[in-house]
Amino acid sequence: MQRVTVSLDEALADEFDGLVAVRGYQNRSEAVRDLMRQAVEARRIEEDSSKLCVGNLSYIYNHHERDLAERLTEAQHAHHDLVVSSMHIHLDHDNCLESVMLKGPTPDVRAFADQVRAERGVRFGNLNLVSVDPGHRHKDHAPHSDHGHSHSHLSPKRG
Ligand code: NI
Repeated sequence: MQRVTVSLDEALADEFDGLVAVRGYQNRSEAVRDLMRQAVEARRIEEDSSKLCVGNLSYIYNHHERDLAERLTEAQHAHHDLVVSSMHIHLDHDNCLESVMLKGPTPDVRAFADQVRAERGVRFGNLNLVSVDPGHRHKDHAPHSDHGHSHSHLSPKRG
């Protein structure tokens, strides 16, 4: 058995105690264990699923945070093969919402999202993935064959 100590600000601790009460947990520890099990299980299921995906990563950050905006831009350029497009919204004087559309191998997309979410100052990072079937090819896209690379379209998995 391991003991883990977590530092929380007052507001989050109060909110969490409210959640513990509403869900009927005996104590904070049981609630945290349950959330951890859910996160581990969700991760396992996702890794077992499709090898290709399209996805959206959205997060909020403070653009005054030292070097953060630059680091986030660097990360996107470093993975330009995955980043289809990104949208930047200036929420207020301090906060930005960035929403990044991604496409590629699921482990790569997930690793990119993990990297961004792990940046200090990035908050509310949320990744939404849709598994896609790489086997679906268009026959009526002759012009694409001129590009010198094979061209497959990513379609959502059925079911
Ligand atoms: Ni902004």
